Amino acid sequence: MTTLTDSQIAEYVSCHHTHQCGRNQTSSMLIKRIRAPVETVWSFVRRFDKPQCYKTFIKSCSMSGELKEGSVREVHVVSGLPASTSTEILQKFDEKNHILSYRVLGGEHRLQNYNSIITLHPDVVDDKPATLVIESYSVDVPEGNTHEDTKFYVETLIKCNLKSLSDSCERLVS
Ligand code: A9S
Repeated sequence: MTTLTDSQIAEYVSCHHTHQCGRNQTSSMLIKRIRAPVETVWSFVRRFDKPQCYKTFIKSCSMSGELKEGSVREVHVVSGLPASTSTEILQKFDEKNHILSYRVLGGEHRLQNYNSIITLHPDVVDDKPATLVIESYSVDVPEGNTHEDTKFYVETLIKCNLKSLSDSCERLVS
């Protein structure tokens, strides 16, 4: 059992996390290691119908039908963010390789064309099963904002989500 190497990680990134950005779009990527097996982490990430199971900015979510590519959810956001609702479609849902990708269709917020992908990779930390989480996105830069502002806002939200995901998973296995 060995920890993933930088070149293995670079391979996952080039395979899943390269975004074609237009001139008024921006993108970036965050990586986090979680001390819990992939199946534990996937049990949270796969819930496209219930993102509030780890995303603290989501108040509620409704989705009809089953978890499958093409399913659409409507999320309601907690107060205090410059957003209230978002309509999102599940684009890729690979339960075998632990890949989930969704795209924003509309809603009351400023992140138009937000496109997200999260992939989970088996890893080892201190001789125990762990998970490397890679999340990346592309999004339109809103009118009146810079690329840097937009990245800062989105990365802040993603960091909170990944911290909460990690806390939930590590609590379960400890
Ligand atoms: O939850 C995610 O996958 C990551 C982000 C950045 C989500 C952003 C969001 O869903 C809100 C939480 C509603 C905030 C969108 C699309 C716009 C926001 O302003």
